[in-house]
Amino acid sequence: MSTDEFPTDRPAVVTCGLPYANGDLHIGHLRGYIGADAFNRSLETLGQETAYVCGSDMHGTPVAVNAEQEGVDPADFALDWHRQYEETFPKFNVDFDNYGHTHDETNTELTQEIVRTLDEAGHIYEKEIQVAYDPDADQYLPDRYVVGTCPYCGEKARGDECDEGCQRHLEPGEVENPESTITGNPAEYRQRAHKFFEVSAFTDYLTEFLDGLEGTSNARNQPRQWIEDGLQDWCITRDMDWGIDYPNGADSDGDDLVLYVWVDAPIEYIASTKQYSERVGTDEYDWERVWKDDGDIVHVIGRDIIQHHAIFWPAMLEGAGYNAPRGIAATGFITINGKGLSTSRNRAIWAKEYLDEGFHPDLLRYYLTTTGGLQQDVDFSWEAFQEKVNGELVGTVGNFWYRSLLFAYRNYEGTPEADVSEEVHERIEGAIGETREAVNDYDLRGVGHAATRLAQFGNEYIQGNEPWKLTDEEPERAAQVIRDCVQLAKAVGVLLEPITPDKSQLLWEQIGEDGEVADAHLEDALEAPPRTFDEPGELFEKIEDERVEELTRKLEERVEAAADDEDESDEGETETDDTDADESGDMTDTGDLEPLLEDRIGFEDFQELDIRVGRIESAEGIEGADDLAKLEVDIGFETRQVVAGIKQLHDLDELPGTNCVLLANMEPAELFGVESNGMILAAGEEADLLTTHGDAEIGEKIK
Ligand code: B3M
Ligand code: ZN
Repeated sequence: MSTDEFPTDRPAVVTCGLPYANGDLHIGHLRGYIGADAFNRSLETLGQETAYVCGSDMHGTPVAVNAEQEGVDPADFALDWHRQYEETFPKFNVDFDNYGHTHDETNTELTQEIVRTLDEAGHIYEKEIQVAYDPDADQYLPDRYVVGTCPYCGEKARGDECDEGCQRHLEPGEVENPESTITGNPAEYRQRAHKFFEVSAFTDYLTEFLDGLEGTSNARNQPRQWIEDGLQDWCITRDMDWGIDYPNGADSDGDDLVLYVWVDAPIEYIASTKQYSERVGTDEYDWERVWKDDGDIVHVIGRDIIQHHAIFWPAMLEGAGYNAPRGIAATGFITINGKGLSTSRNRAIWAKEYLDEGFHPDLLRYYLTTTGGLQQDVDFSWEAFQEKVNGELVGTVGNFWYRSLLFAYRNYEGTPEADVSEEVHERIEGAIGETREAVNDYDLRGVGHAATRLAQFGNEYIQGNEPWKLTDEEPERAAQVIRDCVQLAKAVGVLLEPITPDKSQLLWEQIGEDGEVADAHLEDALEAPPRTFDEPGELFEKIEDERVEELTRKLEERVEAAADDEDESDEGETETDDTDADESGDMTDTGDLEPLLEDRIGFEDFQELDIRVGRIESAEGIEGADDLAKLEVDIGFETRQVVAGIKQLHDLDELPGTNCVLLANMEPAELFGVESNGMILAAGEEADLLTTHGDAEIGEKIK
């Protein structure tokens, strides 16, 4: 197990699950690419040598089926989308060192070479299996050409994945009651020879691999369960034209087979790294060292593709003589207004839409990373987005930056000549330590919080010291306070760069620094800024209520319109194009209820939640915040001030005296300038407050 912390003296690579080149990008995709980008940038701030690579996933039925529906050649179809993605990612400050695609020469050659190596090492064999076939269309039905029932959980499933149920990968022939998505007819099964990769032979290797794997806990726990249930070998060929040819041409039946898309897709992680190395030179970045020797490989993926990355992929890497991943971070679901993201129902926030609305990418980056980090589910609503932007970016960070720099500019034309106080120096050192720890825990929310808490400290510091009252009477003291504030402003800029790279760069320039904040390391947060700078401007802008109302209405209207279209659509049509599962992890369409989590947690994990019976003492609305109320809650030991989004949903006057259930060891947060020290538990959109019904005492632990 690689237990040495980042930064290591080895090169690292960060990858993100490849988007299928088959449709518009939306917030479900962005969550992963932004998260991995922020993680890669965070590693850089630690001084880690690293590259961030990715590429478009061009092959497989997800592309072929959609191209066919549009009547175009899959190669042209996929390339069009690939080009769009290439243009879109930089607009969100997603800064890939290389963005390739799986159909290019590098990946095609590397894939064939790896499969040949696996074959020569005896890890691939041929076997006759039953494959779904459509006699009317006169063709085999791989993967998305067939739908049926999942044999494990009974949900409706695609040929190769239980996308609406248990998320398992399904082998050819496994789906029950198969139906052709081409004609809607029941499919036949036909005997056919295919190639298999002997994953089961890697059982011991994978068990050990998982024990040492870093990243999010779901990427270890689910695969352990699958191993316990017994690993099956994996069919790695398909009866299709579109894809990378099986290396040695024909199989024993004399037919050509292409490789299953999940063979060549992860190999693009290596191919893309190789392209990067070839571009910058191996002296600067050596892909072979990373992949074959001792590099640190980190994969960020959606949690519906854990099996591919934590079972199939490491087995392939091991079998072909490559290095194993160090970490896998598997991101959770995205919901929109509490309901499952669904592209077919148009319940999504599209990448293009977000940009067309004129919002700065850093706002969404901040929202996604500080809400969901690399693992947690994220609910997006324009209201919650507004609340975060106005409360944390405008109210805390932007406010601190602007007020301290403006004061410094007006009174000292820049950074006053004084030394940073010990208190502030230590506070910044503390924030650097928290950031370092958070990165090593794959905890992006922690990275964001370390920075915003520092800004919050800055606000309290300037407010508490009131330098505006000191400039005349105690000029030295005033200079000292402002010197501290400029240092804090710079430190917040450096710490927040992985999440808000543009805004941090603007701050960097405002304090007169040269070059790029992206090149700064955490320790630079303690380096003195230049002596003079120009008049600063405000870097964040409040989002007005009217804007949010308009955006929410637009979203509701189009979801309704999509539902109407669905009602009107011809019932006889076969459902082939629910693209919801093409979307990098976060896209399962769960209808109105949030999906059940597949990952189980241990009792110990549960015990980490300190949930208590409380009594609401007082409740009042927070001025300026439409939904928020401030509550005082007695939890036996003490009274907690808690902010809850219940202002519109409850008669606040009625609440005092009622028992509630409070998560007491929730990290404190600040919402609209009001500290929230705990979380009241409630269910559903109406925030139905949880309570007790017997004689539980106030302060009693819930277990
Ligand atoms: N193209 C998209 C997905 O299933 C798929 C990822 C490939 S990663 C190697 O999320
Ligand atoms: Zn299932």
